[in-house]
Amino acid sequence: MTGKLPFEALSVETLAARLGANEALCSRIGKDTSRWKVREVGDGNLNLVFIVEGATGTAIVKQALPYVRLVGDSWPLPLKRSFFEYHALIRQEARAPGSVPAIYHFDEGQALIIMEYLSPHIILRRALIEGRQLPNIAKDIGLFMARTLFRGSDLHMATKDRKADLALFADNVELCDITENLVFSDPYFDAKMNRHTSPQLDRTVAELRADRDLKVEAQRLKHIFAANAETLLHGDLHSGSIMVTDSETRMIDPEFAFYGPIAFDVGMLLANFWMAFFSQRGHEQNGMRDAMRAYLLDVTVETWSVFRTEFSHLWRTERTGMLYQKSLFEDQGDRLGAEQALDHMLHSIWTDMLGFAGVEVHRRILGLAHNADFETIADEDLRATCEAKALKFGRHIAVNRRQIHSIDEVNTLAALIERESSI
Ligand code: SR1
Ligand code: MG
Repeated sequence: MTGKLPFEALSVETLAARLGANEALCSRIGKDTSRWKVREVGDGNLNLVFIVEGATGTAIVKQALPYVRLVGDSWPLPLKRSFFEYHALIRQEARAPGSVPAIYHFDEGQALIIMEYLSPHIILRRALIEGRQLPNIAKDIGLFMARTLFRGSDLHMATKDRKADLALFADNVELCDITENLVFSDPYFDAKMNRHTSPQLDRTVAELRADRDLKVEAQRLKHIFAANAETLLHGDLHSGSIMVTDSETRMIDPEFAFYGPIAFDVGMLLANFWMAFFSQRGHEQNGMRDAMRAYLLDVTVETWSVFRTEFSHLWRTERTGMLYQKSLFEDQGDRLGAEQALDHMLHSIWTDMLGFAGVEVHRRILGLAHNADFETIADEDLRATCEAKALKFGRHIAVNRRQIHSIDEVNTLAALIERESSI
């Protein structure tokens, strides 16, 4: 297949005929297409994902569709998101080696990426729903975030390169638009595609939508998201965008990549750990999840700590960009000045991170794109109880983010809300 042919969606039936001559794929899995086994396994909201197994190996073929898969062709979405995903993946690999799948081939015209099949990895969200305690996720994800977010910014890059990248990713307009609406606005009014567990949450939802402080805060966060082009974000770093084994963690799916605030990826990620925490009550059919709840709060503490420590390390050792130049600080014998500036930066990431986490919790319960942590709780009353607690938590951290000073404080609040008996 060449990039010059008109776009055509692959199918299980056509994939071997269409990719049988692709050298990158054949060299990984074998060129005898009669032995290829193809399965479509995409369970995300947007794309096709095929596992292609051949005589000598297995690979993933991911293809964008010209519309939102979750909604259908009534919601067109440009194929160019595949281009941004590819460019984000190669930058993430350079900035945080070993943290993403290996890329074998990219075809812009067909909007497809052929990449490493991760096995026996599973999606982190699924592992957390099953109650599995993965020992390395906090360290791996904390390092990934610090390295990609620091090294993609003007703290590290040559400003000419960063501006070129800023221009490149600025064209990811439609995916930014999804985030701008789905995360920051739709949850806070009666938007067309919203849904929630009803009628159990109706009163809580009405209260949130009438909450002026919350609405103002959500818009302040949207403003930061849109105006603070600080670094190359993953852009959709939730537990469904991470694949794990007990010893390995890989980040996938950065099609929402663009230049935005460092705190956004961190906040979205931690929000998904907190949602996993609040959803555990709904998954206790085979035993209590107290240990899992404690584990999840520990994961938030360790993730934030690893992120801070690595970000600080990079600040001290790789601050080669045009911001906070060493020539103004260390080179003048003023190491304390550099540390003071670092403290300011970490403080602002912390404060904004809490806000982004709060609105991410809300949109996964009130908006279009829900998450399986709550959705797989069959008992609707129980699900609504879990969701209401998470909504309350999200509201608190979004609105009060400037008055919250430590992650222990956040987790004490989460544990208190979790123990409340009613909604
Ligand atoms: C219409 S897309 C909905 C959501 O799916 C993606 O994974 C992103 O999280 C997006 O907000
Ligand atoms: Mg995705």
